[in-house]
Amino acid sequence: MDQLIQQIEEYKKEIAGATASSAEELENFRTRFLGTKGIIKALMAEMKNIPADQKKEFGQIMNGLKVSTEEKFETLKSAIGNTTNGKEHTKDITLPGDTIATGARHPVTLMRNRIVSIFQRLGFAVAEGPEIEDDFHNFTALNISENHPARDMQDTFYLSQNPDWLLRTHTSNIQIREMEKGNLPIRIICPGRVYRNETVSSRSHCFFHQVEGLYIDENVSFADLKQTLYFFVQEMFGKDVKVRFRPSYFPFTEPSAEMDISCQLCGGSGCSVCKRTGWLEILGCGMVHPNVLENCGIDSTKYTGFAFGMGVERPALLKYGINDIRLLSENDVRFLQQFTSAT
Ligand code: 2U9
Repeated sequence: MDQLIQQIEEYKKEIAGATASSAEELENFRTRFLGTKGIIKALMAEMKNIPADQKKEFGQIMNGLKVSTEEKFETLKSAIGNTTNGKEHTKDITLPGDTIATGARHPVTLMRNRIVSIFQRLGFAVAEGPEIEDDFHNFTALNISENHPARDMQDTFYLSQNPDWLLRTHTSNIQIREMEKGNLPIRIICPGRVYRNETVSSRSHCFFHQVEGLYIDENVSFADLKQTLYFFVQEMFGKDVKVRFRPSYFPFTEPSAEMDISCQLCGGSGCSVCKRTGWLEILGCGMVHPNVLENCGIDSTKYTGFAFGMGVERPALLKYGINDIRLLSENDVRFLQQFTSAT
């Protein structure tokens, strides 16, 4: 018994002086003294060898040892909790975090999405098609004659492998392909990139983006066309916008028109953007030419339709105050970063 008590006193000293500067050292302390194969368990096992009259005293001593060891363990544990791996924090964790660079939608995408979503709300479905197209789907089916200037090498990029292949000059090839499928009525909105062999400048590029629309059914009228486009510009530019239709000519529509809106910058009083006219031209439109319907196997005595087309870059430049169209295709991050919160 005396020997045991002496041993316990030594353990008490060791426990009182114990330190732990890491989770590992803390665990070592716990297993050495409090573990199932630890010192306290082993000392407790000595109880059976203690004479009966001394059992009570030994029990009290052991209980005291156990309680003080557990308390010590808790003290060491909470001291470690205030540090990381025993080392003091070297960083102020209350400081704001580092900024994570996020991507941004491209201004052309933003404008395309705005245009497309307005027509989607009117029940138009999005349709897409190939950028490399054959002569029929880009020109012939659209009633564009063999000698039309648009077919000239000067205006259209032809593929060197095959003179029948070209880079589409408008997204109208999508509508032709949809009409060929023969599922009527058709109500589609067709966004996409188009190519024209033009000199690149601050105002025009050899590739740009269009959104075209097509609605074919029985009894579709010019009044439907006007109301659809009027709804579009009101959603796009606000209820105060004024519109005017001017007669025009396209091989694929008859009659054809161009639609102007009151200048959004000067409100119609005249400025440099609207060239002092008070009006901005935003799209072309018309009733689908009967020849175009027949070229795609649609009975032009039964069905009529309207179509329209608009560029995406010009309204994007106006909305975001960009003065050079080339910025839209150079992918300069300093430019693109400015659209992280744009809508
Ligand atoms: C089919 C039938 C008719 C699409 C149309 C326009 C008028 C038009 C221009 C606007 C600016 C092109 O980007 S732009 O230079 N587009 O003026 N587009 S009607 O007419 C179609 C299309 C497909 C089958």
